[in-house]
Amino acid sequence: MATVAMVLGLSLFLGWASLGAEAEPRPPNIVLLLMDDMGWGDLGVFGEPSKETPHLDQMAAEGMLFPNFYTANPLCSPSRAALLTGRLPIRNGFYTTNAHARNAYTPQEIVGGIPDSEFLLPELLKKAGYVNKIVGKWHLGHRPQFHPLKHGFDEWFGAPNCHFGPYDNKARPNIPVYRNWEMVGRFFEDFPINLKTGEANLTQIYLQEAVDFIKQQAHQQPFFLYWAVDATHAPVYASKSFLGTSQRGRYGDAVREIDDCVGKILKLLQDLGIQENTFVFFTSDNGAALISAPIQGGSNGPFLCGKQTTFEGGMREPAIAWWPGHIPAGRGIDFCPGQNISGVTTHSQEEHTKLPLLFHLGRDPGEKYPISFSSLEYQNVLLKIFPIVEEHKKTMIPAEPQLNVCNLAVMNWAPPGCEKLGRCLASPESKPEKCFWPH
Ligand SMILES: [Ca+2]
Repeated sequence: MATVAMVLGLSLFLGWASLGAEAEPRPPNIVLLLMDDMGWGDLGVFGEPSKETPHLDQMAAEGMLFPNFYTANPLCSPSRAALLTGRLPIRNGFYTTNAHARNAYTPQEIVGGIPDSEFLLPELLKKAGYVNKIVGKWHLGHRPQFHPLKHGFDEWFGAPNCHFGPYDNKARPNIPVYRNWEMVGRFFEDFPINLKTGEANLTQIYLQEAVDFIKQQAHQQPFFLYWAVDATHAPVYASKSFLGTSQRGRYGDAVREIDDCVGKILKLLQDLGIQENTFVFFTSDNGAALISAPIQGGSNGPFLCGKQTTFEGGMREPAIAWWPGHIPAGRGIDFCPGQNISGVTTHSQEEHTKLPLLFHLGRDPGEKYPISFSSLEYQNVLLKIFPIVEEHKKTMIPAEPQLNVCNLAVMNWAPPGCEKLGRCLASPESKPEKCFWPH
């Protein structure tokens, strides 16, 4: 009986295996778009009020948005080491015991880097027949033994460290930019970054690298593109055509340029007809660097703190998966569970800032059915509302704000009735202060 079962099992396995070999589909291409210091709150789809990420918002609408996606560490190097190894920094070596709970990364004086004993995602993909390219920041060690082409990548255009500088090339060298095995120049010298104006063409160069690689590989063997751009990491930069275009300043310029590039990459996949065979994932290595704000730092939305902290602001990242035909559109988020209202509580939160939403509370007290913008009813009501709003603003006399001043002496030291109970407490000296509102 056991023998029969074994033979049956073996023949089933062989049959399945041969069938599998004949019908085996081409593995999907993988495009990993990794941002640098971009915060959860920087995307329009997560509520950034300027709504300047139309392509990312569209990507989320067409794919799956992950509102609760976390990095393994709130700093560049350990986060990237974890992403590429699938292991926590304490397991892959990207941590320090110099002092308790130190944030450690790989500046150019670091001796260490990614150990040979680690298996990186591109190494595993290479075994599966993929061609792998990294564009942008590596940050897993800059010494020869840590070179990305020694750890599974076939091509590289980018830099081993952050684009800090300029240095004098005496006390400290400027950071090199590599093409594959060799450097092709240095930041500030050959790849200029204007610290005063924020102008740099690097994101456009990184886009071109991605476009060329995708075109080259589109109909070859499957590919893995790791697009690790760094325009949102201080010193924040954008190319000339994006500088000054954001309501959010220079940081927003950088986000707008990246958003535009993401749109171009997704469109290219569609134009090449490989969108249904390419899995695209967008995320960031750590939360926005509030220490660089407001000019060079992003937004972590409602979350506490940011980069270099393990609060939500440091660890929770924007994340979107996109794979037409495989990932159903508009999945993964429900801001108002059980209260889906067409055109209002939408996945993409569209139309929220263009015109006021109006509800007829007589017919619709639950505010489930916004009146159509194009209806005569809506337009007539708006004509009545606007003059009333204007009149209100003109005649309004603001009251003294009640939430500006704080004083420890006004706390519940001696509530009414405390004397009878003998429970009155002495209040501290009155010391009115401006309230501190950290959130
Ligand atoms: Ca970072």
